[in-house]
Amino acid sequence: MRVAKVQLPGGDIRIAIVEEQTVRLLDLKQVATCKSLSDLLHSADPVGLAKFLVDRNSEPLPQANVKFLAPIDQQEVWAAGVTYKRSQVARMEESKAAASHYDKVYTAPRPEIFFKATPHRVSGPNQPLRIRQDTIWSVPEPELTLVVSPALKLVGYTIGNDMSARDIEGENPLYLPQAKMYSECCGLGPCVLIPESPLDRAQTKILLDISRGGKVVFHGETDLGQMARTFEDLISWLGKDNTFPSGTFLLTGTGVVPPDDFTLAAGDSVAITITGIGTLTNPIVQG
Ligand code: DO4
Ligand code: MG
Repeated sequence: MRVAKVQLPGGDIRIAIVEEQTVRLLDLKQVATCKSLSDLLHSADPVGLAKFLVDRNSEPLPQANVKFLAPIDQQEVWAAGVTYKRSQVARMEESKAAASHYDKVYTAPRPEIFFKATPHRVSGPNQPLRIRQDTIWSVPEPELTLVVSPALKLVGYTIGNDMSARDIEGENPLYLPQAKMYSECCGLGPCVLIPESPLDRAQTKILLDISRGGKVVFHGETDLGQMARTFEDLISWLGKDNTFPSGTFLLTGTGVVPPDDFTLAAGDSVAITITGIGTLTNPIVQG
């Protein structure tokens, strides 16, 4: 089942089940303990609760009639890195001085995990994502994103865009927080897939399309079978001596990196598609 946070034409924000072409609004007032999308996702049985909460007084709405918002409430956003061979190779090329760090972290038991964003730095579908003013080499990073409950349970999946300034992180690994964390640095959405059976990793594709002036200037793809780590492993490292009272999102790293002569530009449109979840599209701004 897919669920989302949507805004209706009149401005009301509602939680909905996402169907093929329509959304079915939920009436959260029916259960006192369920006041938000995260309350639903963190409940004992999110699918059962969502079915129970369907608003019987409203007809399914065409998806085109609602605005999809980022599926986040109060959660922190964290990210794992160098979880695909493609990312390890790209990082070793961009960061000659620190190449061995990327080589080692790809195979070390402890993964790279960094703090990525607070909710106000997150953009939902069709909201802008930003290129920093002090970079000349920036890329989007299309990443399967885990939705993790306060009890560290994997409750769903969404799409994440880990916007990154490759020149800043390549100059010195100590600059990573600046390369990664700034206003409008992270895209999330358009919905959360609540798995009813385990994901088939090899069959789950991640596609990245970057358009400029209406033309696709970069297309790349990978699949989750290429990822060198398990979700459980990443969550267990994230949760060591760490608590998440509101739950957390965990981006799982990129396996698609445009060639080294490619940089994003203001006015570009970035679309990330993941099998079973949907497409997250964002316009790119700078300045
Ligand atoms: O080590 C730098 C960041 C890696 C990353 O964000 C990724 O592999 O997706
Ligand atoms: Mg990344």
